[in-house]
Amino acid sequence: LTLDTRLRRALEQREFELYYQPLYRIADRRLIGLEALVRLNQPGLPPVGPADFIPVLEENGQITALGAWVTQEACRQGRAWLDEGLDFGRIAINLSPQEVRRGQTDERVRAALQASGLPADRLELEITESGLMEQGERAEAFLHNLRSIGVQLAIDDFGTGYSSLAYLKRFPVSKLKIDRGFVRDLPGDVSDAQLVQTMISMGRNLGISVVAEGVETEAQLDYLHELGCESAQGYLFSKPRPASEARAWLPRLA
Ligand code: G
Ligand code: G
Ligand code: MN
Ligand code: NA
Repeated sequence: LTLDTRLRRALEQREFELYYQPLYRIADRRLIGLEALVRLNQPGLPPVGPADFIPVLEENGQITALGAWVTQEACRQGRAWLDEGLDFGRIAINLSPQEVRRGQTDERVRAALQASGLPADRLELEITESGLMEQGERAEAFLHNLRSIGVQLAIDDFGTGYSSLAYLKRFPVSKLKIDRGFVRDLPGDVSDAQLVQTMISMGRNLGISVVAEGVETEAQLDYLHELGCESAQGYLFSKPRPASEARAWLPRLA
């Protein structure tokens, strides 16, 4: 079975599943959000992760079909948790630049919000800075449109793309997610510490919240707190888990 064939079957038969990874505010370890990460659930076949299958879908054009499903499913799950009286903060979904390029993201997101009844300010879109730069013109209008109804925009893998920081002015960015490559060697690595500190103060000066990704140790978390980083995500808290397990992290709605 080729990967291409497996993916076609998975889209037809709904064999994808969303896992969730929690984001916490460092100061009080309060849950502030969940990142939805897609998994391929085809028992009996060799496991394959999104890093391998997303590029195939980008290549064959089916990334928009996956993106539509991810958006609908995240919105449906979010609404279901709210209806149970559970608070997840925001749900973030990842947008591939190819999805943005092929268009209709705006309509797709609006339709999913409307169909599910999830409030728009409970949804966040993650896009890499390279993705934003690549899709500049096209993305600018629809991201401002979505922002105007409350949808948040996070820059994923911040610090790794070739980009001019001017996009921070041009796009309605609400969150910077510091790439885990800068976090891995903290607290020991002096230049990573400098870079992370610079990203944190940039975020603060621009009124954009900052999350450190890939936090695996208490030592990294303590150091990030010292540097003034607001929130964190990583294996220290949890790996991405299925919705049934993520449910246990959610406090009651206030
Ligand atoms: O979850 P994991 O570490 O295996 O993710 C690997 C990569 O796949 C990450 O870059 C992540 O952003 C991407 N990814 C995970 N889920 C989705 C998704 O639903 N849509 C898109 N476009 N990318 C995703
Ligand atoms: O590119 P993006 O940030 O969307 O990638 C998310 C992926 O990063 C998740 O699928 C998850 O598997 C991976 N990830 C999340 N936390 C950690 C971590 O603490 N350490 C490592 N090595 N990978 C992580
Ligand atoms: Mn992400
Ligand atoms: Na990231």
